[in-house]
Amino acid sequence: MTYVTPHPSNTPGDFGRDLLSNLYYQRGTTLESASAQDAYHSLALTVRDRLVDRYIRTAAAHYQANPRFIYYLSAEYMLGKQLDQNLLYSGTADCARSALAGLGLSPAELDALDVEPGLGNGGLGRLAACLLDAMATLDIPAVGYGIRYDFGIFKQAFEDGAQVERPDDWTFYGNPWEFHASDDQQTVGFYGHTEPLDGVRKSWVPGEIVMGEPSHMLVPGYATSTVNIIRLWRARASRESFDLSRFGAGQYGEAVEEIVRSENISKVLYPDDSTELGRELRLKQQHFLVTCALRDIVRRFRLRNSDWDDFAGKVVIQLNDTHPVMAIAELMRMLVDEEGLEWDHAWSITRRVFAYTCHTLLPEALETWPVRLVQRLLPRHMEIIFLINHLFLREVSARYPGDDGKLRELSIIAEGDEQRVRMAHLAVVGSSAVNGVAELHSRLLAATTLHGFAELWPGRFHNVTNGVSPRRFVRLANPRLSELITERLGDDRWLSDLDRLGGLESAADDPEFQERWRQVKRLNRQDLADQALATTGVALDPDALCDVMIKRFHEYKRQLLRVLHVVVMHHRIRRGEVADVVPRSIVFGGKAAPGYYAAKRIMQLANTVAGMVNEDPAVSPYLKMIFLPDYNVSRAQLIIPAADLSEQISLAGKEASGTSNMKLALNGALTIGTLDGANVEIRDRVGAENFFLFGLDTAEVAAVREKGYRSRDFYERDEELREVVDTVARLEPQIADDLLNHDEYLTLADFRAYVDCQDRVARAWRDTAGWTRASILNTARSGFFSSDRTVRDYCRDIWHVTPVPVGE
Ligand code: BZD
Repeated sequence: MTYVTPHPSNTPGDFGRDLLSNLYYQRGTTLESASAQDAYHSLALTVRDRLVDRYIRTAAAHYQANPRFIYYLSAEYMLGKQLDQNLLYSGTADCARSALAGLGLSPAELDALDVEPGLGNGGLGRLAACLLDAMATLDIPAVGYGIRYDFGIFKQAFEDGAQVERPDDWTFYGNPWEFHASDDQQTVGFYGHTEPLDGVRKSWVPGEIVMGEPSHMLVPGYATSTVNIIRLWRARASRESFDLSRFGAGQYGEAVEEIVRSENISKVLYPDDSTELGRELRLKQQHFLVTCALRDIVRRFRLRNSDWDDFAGKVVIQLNDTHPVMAIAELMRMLVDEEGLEWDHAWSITRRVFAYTCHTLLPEALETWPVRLVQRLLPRHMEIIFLINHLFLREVSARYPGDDGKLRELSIIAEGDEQRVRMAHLAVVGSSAVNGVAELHSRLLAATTLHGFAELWPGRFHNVTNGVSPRRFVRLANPRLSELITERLGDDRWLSDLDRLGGLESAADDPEFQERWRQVKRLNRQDLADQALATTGVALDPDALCDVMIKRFHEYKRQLLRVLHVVVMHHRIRRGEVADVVPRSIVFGGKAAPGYYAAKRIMQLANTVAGMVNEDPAVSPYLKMIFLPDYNVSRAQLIIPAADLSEQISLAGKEASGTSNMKLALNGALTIGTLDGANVEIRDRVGAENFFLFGLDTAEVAAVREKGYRSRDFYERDEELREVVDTVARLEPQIADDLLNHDEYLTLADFRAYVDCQDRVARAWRDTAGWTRASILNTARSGFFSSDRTVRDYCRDIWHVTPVPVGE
């Protein structure tokens, strides 16, 4: 019998009653004796309950329609806090607030207990979350698959200016947002050997079996009924793994050895891969994810379908970078070895099902695996990859007869001291579509990194420019600005139709609107200042220009260039050259990979310079600098609304897209940036006059390198640069040495242009009305950067899916 859901109603009275009921029945307590965790969990469950009804109706509508589904495979998701999101998406924020007040509970205190699942490193993981949000909002049937890491991205702290990493035990108090589905467990094999069957078919006899246990979280759409899910897998040992006899003999460690080994697979997000063992664990994670996901996809397919010829019509699998690309070999293995399909038949299905998104241009970031390792861990997959490669190279030979260079260039297997599997090549060969994440990036991918493939299959290459969720990064992050925008536009339809922000253009010169716009920014800067004081002890001036650089620490992103300019300002102020200086708050946020020592040195320098600036009474009235530790989605929601200036200063040709550039522009920050990644498209849209452009473009970078770049020449020619590098040499000698002798990212070549551009920024800031106008226009013209537009582009060019509306 179907349970007829009582629609939980949205009055404060009902909400409060349901919260007390959850407290009573789920936590086994009452308001009088509830702990803070009890209250938080009950609140979360009460909000979640309000989405379950929509989720059940979504599942029913999908079952009925039997539509084509998007399965998004990603090793990373940065979902952000769930409580603020789900209050908004369930339309219960106001009634929850009244209900909590009535019960004497503090919303802020409960929100502080909501832990963000940090299951990703940076832009790639956050993009995955923004795309899931947009798919649900656009009624696209979709499931996100990922790994439920026990420990997410490390928590960052600073000790004497150096990054220290602490574990992120995000489920320590339990996670009220997830549903466990232990009945849907899958088995995943590793190691072992293969045995011949008929023809190309083989049987794989794994040497180790691990269980994958799924749980899912709800992914609600905004202003629609659809609620999709994200399904995360946790590794578990099989039931027989506990060695009772050893335990009985007092060998407690040995008794649980197998359990520990199995469960380590989903223990931590990207374990250190600097050792052979670490690398093996990472490949295990990847295979674990794709096996669980594929088996679940097939299970779902079979609910309404039986013919493999319908599979590619019902299933699209989007591969988020190369991390899940082993899925191509695994699907071939399932179809050929287990289902008995002919190789060519299986290959035609596989190729149609997969699509691949590339997120980098850096050759060193393209993943490869030693053949030896794959052979040992996944013997059958290695055989399948060799066969895919053999057939592919035959095609290449037919197209370029006698051209061995072409074969070497395109082969999935890289030859050399040790053979390696190039996962990006496997991805391109095994997919029907390949896309870059910004126009420039897609163009460069086809012209350089994947050039040979683009020549072979031009129709396979696409661009889909990234986007960000306006719900998360405007409405939730910046309620004040959201209210002002809604008031001006007359309604809040802009939240699901972001081009409507264009309606703000007419307000850009309205003095009264400008004043309110500035008021919002100032209050947001005050909020940031309050938090900064509490966490760093540094008092920011809420009237100073808030100058923000928030992103992972990487040399190509050039946080170092930002620090050099701070040192310039410091020197100038100390010399009394203050006529052209405007007061600024420099804000940094971002983590460095634990083993990335060059990035960590730059971080150390940034902290040292911050101390130098903040403690110098001659300088600090003009300049303050903070490095907010532990940058994550929640911190982004605090910093972005306060920002006036967005630093997007990577060396041209290195940043695939960037997404903080979009979030900041949407919130009215002006960009200082190079012609890199999506900066190009931001500038095209907001207007060159509302964007501070500097630096070499990709052609000029190539020309400089061609001529033979000597950074020392720039040092010798520019007195101010010399002074800055000499200061750096005193603080962090290694950095100065690198700058002068191997300045890989052309920091010194772009220094003068950057500093001069910052002087233009200061002059522009003095023109309050002009700056405010540009700020409003940045917001008004950034509608394109909604992840809703990104998903529409994927639907049109790659997925060929249409929405399935879910009834009221
Ligand atoms: O992906 C980033 C790019 O650097 C950005 O330019 C781009 O905007 C975003 C989204 O497309 N790439 C990553 O975030 N990459 C990783 O985090 C990563 C993680 C593990 C291994 C390799 C890369």
